[in-house]
Amino acid sequence: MARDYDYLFKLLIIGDSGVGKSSLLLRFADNTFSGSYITTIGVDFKIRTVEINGEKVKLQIWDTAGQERFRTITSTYYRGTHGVIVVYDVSSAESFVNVKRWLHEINQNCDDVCRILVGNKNDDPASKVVETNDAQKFAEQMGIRLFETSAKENINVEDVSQTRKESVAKQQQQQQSEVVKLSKSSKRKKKCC
Ligand SMILES: Nc1nc2c(ncn2[C@@H]2O[C@H](COP(=O)(O)OP(=O)(O)OP(=O)(O)O)[C@@H](O)[C@H]2O)c(=O)[nH]1
Ligand SMILES: [Mg+2]
Repeated sequence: MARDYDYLFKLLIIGDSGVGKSSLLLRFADNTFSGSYITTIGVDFKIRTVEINGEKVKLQIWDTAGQERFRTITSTYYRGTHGVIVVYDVSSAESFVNVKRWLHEINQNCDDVCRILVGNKNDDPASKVVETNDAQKFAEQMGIRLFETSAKENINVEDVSQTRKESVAKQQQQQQSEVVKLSKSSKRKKKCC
């Protein structure tokens, strides 16, 4: 059966429980938001296909549970991942402190993977405790890009996904020989950026 895409990229969303990982995915994939909180059990995924230079890129985005009791299950989902989005809540200092732990988990599970830091719930200045400057400094130290988003108000969510698309496009231009075109069924490892 013919494939409906040229490239397939797997992305993973990680971060503390309640920071808004599922909400970001819901906003990105279905452009909806729900104020009620249903904690993710294990993992979930959604797919969105985008077109770059006339080629179809399928993004398979895996949403993991932030709750500690699911960590052994969710850590297995790093396999074959091209990019990881680490999310914290700008109104929770603890979730920002824990970003280091999540980055450490990435290092333990992936050799070379594209990472992005996302400060979500950036829609209520009164409750914001993680300052943009501090987060930016930290992101620079870690060599990763920072985005402040709101899944609720649909702020910057497309920008995060745009970065994913740009990474894929950049890869197509600069690393054509390294990128595995899935239609050729190669098993070589792909990098996202
Ligand atoms: N104000 C605000 N609330 C948000 C935003 N994103 C998510 N929330 C709320 O935060 C709560 C938790 O959101 P989830 O997306 O379920 O969080 P999660 O990170 O997936 O949590 P786990 O599945 O337990 O790991 C819900 O009540 C959401 O409505 C946002 O951008 N702004
Ligand atoms: Mg969730």
